[in-house]
Amino acid sequence: MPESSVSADSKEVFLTGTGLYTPPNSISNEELVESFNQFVDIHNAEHAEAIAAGEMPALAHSSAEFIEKASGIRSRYVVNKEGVLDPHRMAPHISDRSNDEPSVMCEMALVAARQALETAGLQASELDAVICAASNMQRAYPAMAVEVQSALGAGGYAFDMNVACSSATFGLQQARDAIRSGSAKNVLVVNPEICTGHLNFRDRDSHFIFGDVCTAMIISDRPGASQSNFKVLDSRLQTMFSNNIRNNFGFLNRGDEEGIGKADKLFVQEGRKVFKEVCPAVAAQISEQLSSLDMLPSDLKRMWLHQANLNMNVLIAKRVLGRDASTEEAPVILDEYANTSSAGSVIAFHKYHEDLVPGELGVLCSFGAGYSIGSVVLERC
Ligand code: CO8
Repeated sequence: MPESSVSADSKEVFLTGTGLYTPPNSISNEELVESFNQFVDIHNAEHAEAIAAGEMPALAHSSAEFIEKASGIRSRYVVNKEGVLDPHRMAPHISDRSNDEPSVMCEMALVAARQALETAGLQASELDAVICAASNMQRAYPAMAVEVQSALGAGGYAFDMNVACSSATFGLQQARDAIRSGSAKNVLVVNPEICTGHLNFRDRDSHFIFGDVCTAMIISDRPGASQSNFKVLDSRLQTMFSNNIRNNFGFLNRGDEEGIGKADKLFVQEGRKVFKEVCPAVAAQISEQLSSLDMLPSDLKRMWLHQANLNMNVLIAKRVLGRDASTEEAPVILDEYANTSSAGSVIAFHKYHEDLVPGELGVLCSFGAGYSIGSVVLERC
């Protein structure tokens, strides 16, 4: 066996701290639906003739009851409330920043990162790498991660990566690999998710799905200062190409001006297909991972699952455990936060890990566009 692989295998990796930035503004289902229905009424009145002539379908109202029943979501935090709820706008107001000001993503990341560093008992100058892993970046370059690295006073290197809803777990594995290969000792992974920037608030099928937030994780080659360190026992990533969750926004759009305003330049999905195809794949990945580690599903104290849809989580946990999971075993945060893309499972971990005792196991798991699935087995130490 080559020497590098011996030392990599024997190198232990720890999750030593997490942080969470929650925007101050929350929108309830009722508020969101009221503004959506105003938009529908304005739209249908403006196009009354075409609708009456059968040239255009009338838009239908949304309903707060449907949203909660179909998804489990009751509210979402947003970086800007007024713009989203304005029926004539239905997009957040986020003013342009000059090159001398911090970007919005960087500002969110700094709050979450400093909290995670404090928990880990680490100075920013002790970081060797910063990974900004999220569903979308505010600009093309310079990388958001390099801006965060500079603002924190971190050393080493930094880069951005995007695996949609699985960005955080994929980022965690990149951090683990960097530590195991010896290129870093302490890595910060931040997940600033401004999902309202790429959500189509005029689309009844999806206007309720997402919220904004930022999470952070410190991954290190040794336990941190707090009493709640977790050893990263194993991480597993999987991708399968699918068009069922897609966003065609990109830098080549300006090459075809006619396409710029089309709905496919925002989030679109075939929600039913996603549900049917992703749930069994996630359950199979976690089950196979546990079996390869000689662990039983009953060994799992907790499943910090991706927070997209409550019914998905209930189904996945049931398939893995062979019975219904309690909310203690599979905690839910999407009722309050909605789907926050890659940050969801990290929020669940951040809020629900303190009660595990040394030796107890949990799995942090994401799934989403790509398709992509990431599952990380953690042991409280
Ligand atoms: N109000 C009232 N009725 C509605 C509404 C509404 N808002 N929307 C749909 N309906 C109606 C439909 O018209 C339909 O009526 P009918 O039966 O008469 O035809 C009925 O309700 C059922 O509609 P659906 O079949 O669409 O409803 P579902 O039960 O499937 O629920 C969900 C819809 C909640 C979207 C569900 O399918 C779901 O959650 N699927 C999984 C989605 C998922 O996990 N996606 C992950 C994507 S996230 C990701 O990977 C990250 C992407 C990057 C971030 C993007 C940031 C913006």
